Amino acid sequence: MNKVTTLHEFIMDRQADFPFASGELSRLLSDIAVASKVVSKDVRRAGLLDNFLGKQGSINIQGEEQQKLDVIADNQFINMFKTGGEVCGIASEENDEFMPFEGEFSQNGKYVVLFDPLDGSTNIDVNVSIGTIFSIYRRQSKVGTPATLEDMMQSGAKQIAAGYVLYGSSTMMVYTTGKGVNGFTLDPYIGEFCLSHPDMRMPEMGRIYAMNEGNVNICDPGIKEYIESKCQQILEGASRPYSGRYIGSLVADFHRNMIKGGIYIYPSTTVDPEGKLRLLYECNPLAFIAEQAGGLATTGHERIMDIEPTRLHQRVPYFVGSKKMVEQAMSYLKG
Ligand code: P6P
Repeated sequence: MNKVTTLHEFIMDRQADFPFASGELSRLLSDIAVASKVVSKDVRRAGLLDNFLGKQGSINIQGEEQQKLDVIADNQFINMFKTGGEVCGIASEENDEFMPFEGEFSQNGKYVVLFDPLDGSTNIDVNVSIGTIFSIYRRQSKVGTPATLEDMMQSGAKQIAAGYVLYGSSTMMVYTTGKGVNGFTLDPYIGEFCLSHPDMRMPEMGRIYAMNEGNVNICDPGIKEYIESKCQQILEGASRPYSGRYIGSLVADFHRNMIKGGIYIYPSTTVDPEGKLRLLYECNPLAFIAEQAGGLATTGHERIMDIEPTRLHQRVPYFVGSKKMVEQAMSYLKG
C-alpha cells in the first residue's frame, strides 16, 4: 500500500524549495487548506442549513447578487488570514476595496492574498460544483506598515503561489509555488487533504471546448469560426467532433481541462467588452497553474501574467487551457 502524503507533510517536505524560507509560506498554505475544509463542510450541507442557501440580498462591486455562501466563505478566509500572522492584507471579489489588516501582528506579515472565495456561486442552489481561487504575492511595502494598494496590484508573473479548491464530487486543492502543480483530495474520514495528483500536467491538446455559446454572435467572429471549423467538425484521424462542456463554474471547467485537456474561452463581448473574468483573483492564479502544468493563458492577444493591473477588479478576456488549443483559437481571432 502506498504511503499517504498529507498536504501538511508535502508542504513541509517542499519547504526547502524556498531559499531563506522561514516557514511563513508553508504556514499560509496550511491556513488556506484549513479554511477550505471549513468552507467545504458548509458547501456540502448548504441545503440543510437555513442561512446557507439563496441570495444574501446584497450586490457586490461586480454588480452581482451575493449568495449567502459567498459571504460566509469570504469571512472564513478573511478571518483565517487575519489571525494567521503571515498576511498583511487581502483583496477579494466580494469586497469593494482591498483590506489592509490592522495591528502589528498582521502588519508584520510578508504576503498579500487575492482571492475569489466562492467562484460560480450561482450554482450553489442547483448543486453544481463551485470553487475557491487564490493568488499569493510578496508584499512590496515595508514589513511592519499597513498593506498598500500597490501590494495588491502586481502582475501575475510576480505571484509566489496560486491555487484553487474545487468543491466537486470530492473536494480538491490544487496549487503551485512555481515548482510544478500538485493536487490533493480531501479525505473526509481523516479530515486531511492527501496527495492524489502529483506533478499535474495539462495535455498539450484536447477535444473539449468550454464556452458559453450564447455569446458566440456577440464576440470576435474568429471565435465562431474556430468553433465551427475546429470543434464542430470530424477532423482527419478523428471519429467524432470535439465535445462542448460548459459547467458555468470556471474552477470546474479549468480542472477538467487540467486532467483531460481542453480550452476554456470567456472572450470580450458587446455586453462585456473587457470580458467577464477578473484578472487578479481568477485569471492570474489559474494562468500560473496552467503555465506550470504546460498549458497557456492569454487574453487572445497577450499573456495573462504579463498584464500590469490598472484596477483592483479589472476584467480581461480569457483563453486558457491546452497549449495547442489556445494557440489554435488565437490564430482565428480577427482582432
Ligand atoms: P456566464 C461564474 O460567475 C463565472 O465567474 C465563472 O465561474 C463561469 O465560468 C462564468 O462566470 C459563467 O458566466 O456568463 O457564462 O454565466
